[in-house]
Amino acid sequence: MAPSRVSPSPETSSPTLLSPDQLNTYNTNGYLIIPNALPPSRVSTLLSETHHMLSSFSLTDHPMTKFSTGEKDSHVGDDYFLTSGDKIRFFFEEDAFSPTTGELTKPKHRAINKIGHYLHELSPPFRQATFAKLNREIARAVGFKDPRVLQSMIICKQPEIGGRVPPHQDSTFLYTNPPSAVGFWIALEDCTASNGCLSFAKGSHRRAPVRSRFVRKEGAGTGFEDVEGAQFPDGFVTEEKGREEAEEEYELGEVKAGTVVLIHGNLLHKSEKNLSGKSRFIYTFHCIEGENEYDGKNWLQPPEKGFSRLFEDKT
Ligand SMILES: O=C(O)CCC(=O)C(=O)O
Repeated sequence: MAPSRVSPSPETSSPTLLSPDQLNTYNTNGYLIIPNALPPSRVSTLLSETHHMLSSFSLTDHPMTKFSTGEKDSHVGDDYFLTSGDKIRFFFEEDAFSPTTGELTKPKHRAINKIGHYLHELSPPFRQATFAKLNREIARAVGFKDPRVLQSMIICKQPEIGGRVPPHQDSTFLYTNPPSAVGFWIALEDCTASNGCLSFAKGSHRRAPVRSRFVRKEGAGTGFEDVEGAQFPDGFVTEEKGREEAEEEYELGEVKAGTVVLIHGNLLHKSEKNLSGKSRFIYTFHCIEGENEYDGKNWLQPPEKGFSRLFEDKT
């Protein structure tokens, strides 16, 4: 079956900064690369802010939580992580510690895997980068009615030790019923095959159901459980499942600093380890549809005032 477009909402007919070709590419491939979306001056401000955060955060009282993606059968789920939804917190690279002594083997600014998850409210430059007109236009163009920003992160992919992100779908981690997550991923440095750029299983958003979701486990910690609700967005035209996930082929997405990549929540994507001498800093935030069900099982729970409305004027 040929893939069809996301059904247009009344808002998609308004003028948008995305061309019809770009929208078609996103709807067909499940991702869209938008080069030069941010001017160099803005990228440089975001990078300076990142370096400032990395050099100034305190190790005193830090639980030294590592960001673990489950590759070694462990997934991050301690209190520091679970309560980070309305804070700016620092998670270490798994390989930043000596396997024998457990001591950090890198200076702290070279040891952090990611910073999260409330930069979009607490850091003025990242807030500006999130609630930018371009992002609102993109959200309208892809059919959001009331997009809510629910998390934001800086992923550092540090030189030599930057962790691999295994193939995944963002709606596994940010599940709504029906699924609605969309990632806005912004390169703050050039991303290449050697420093661990993203790669994408093109079109997989229309053939890969969201089968599992990342939840808070009863008692403590996090884990995965089967999705009982919808596995594709509402009204979404899907392809016959033609291949197993393991057979998916991934296309490299090498991009320059200042590029925005839009990622559909059902799209399988990944990034490899960074063994090179160059870091790969990016900023990403995710939106969900405000009216879709978001339950208390999700690892990330809303702050008291609820998830941030992308369409709210923050200026
Ligand atoms: O930046 C990366 O390496 C992975 C990011 C990613 O997969 C995501 O934000 O969903």
